[in-house]
Amino acid sequence: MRLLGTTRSPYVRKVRVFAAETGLIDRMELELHSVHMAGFSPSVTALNPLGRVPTLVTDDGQVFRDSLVIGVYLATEAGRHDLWPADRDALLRVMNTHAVATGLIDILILRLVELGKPKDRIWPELIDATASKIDAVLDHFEAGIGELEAEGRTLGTLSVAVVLDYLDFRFHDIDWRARRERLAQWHRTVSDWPALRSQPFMDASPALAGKIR
Ligand SMILES: N[C@@H](CCC(=O)N[C@@H](CS)C(=O)NCC(=O)O)C(=O)O
Repeated sequence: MRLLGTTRSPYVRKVRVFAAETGLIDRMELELHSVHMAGFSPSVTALNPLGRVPTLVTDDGQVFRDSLVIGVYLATEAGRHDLWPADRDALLRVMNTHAVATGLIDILILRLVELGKPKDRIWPELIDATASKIDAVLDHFEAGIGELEAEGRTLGTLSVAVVLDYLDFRFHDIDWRARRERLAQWHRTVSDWPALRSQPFMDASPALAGKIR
């Protein structure tokens, strides 16, 4: 399998973590492609009209174009119904957890992109709105920590761990642990999960360090 991506994208890291968790990482080759909203990579666009990573090409030529779609493919391929349950209610819980975690990634990327603009083009109201939403999502996780614990290891909770790691990776100015001791403790515990440990964020290209790619 070929995974088109980067080592600094949170969406790609979700997939790398899912692949490690399912044991399919050894069958996957990470092909580095730097992409950006304001540009595109012809080799990514040839496979994914959105021009986005992660994009996965399976050994039998199927192409999957979103981190959740790839995650479901990997979990079902590996027969891991604990990660992506067959039971309807359990599945809806995992999907909800996943949606909030990945929605937070979307908000963080939006914030990075906005902050990357020349100062006179930054929209301050948007920066403020992202700050409120980041707080609200983190408070939501803190309040629902019992549910995260009960859910165990799923595509949802792995995504929560990835977005918390992403805050540590890119947002040193956001002290997300303050006032959220239970979430911080949960994060410390899950950070020991082998799939998360084995697939860290990396900024491989010093020239691009800190850029949103
Ligand atoms: N919903 C997609 C989002 C993927 C995404 O936005 N990836 C970013 C990299 S961090 C990207 O490719 N951005 C380039 C673009 O949007 O043109 C997923 O979960 O895989």
